[in-house]
Amino acid sequence: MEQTFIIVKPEGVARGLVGEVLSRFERKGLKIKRLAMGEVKEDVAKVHYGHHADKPFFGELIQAITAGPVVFAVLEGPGAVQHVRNLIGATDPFKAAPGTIRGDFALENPFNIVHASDSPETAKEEIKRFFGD
Ligand code: FUP
Repeated sequence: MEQTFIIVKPEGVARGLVGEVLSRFERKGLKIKRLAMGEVKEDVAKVHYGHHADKPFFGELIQAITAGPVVFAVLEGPGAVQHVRNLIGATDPFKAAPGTIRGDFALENPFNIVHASDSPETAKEEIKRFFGD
């Protein structure tokens, strides 16, 4: 069965949105297979967001994801990757549709509340990166 990986980012945890975010995935029908609180260390953040290393916003992106506690989860279900991407909405909160997590709870990047894998291959890498197997 397909799996995907999500992070409730520090601003999501700080604002008390963990239950809200996870409940949207559960209501959709996805199963929570793994769940942990933790933090994203700076060296791991730089690997995780390595595709943005040359961007002007890289510094604030790394600062934001390492700012405090996060929640990691593995979600499972048919088409889990695409379903979760649909539920979280567009990367840019100005473009994320109302009804999506980012559309409902975020104002501007890099504070877009949640990360989710963008392909099944990325999901496998990210599960390994953050859950260690
Ligand atoms: P996503 O997969 O939707 O998280 O999108 P990206 O991997 O492209 O972006 C990762 C993070 O970089 C976003 F969650 C927020 C941040 N970002 C910015 O801060 N500014 C941008 O212009 C693009 C992305």
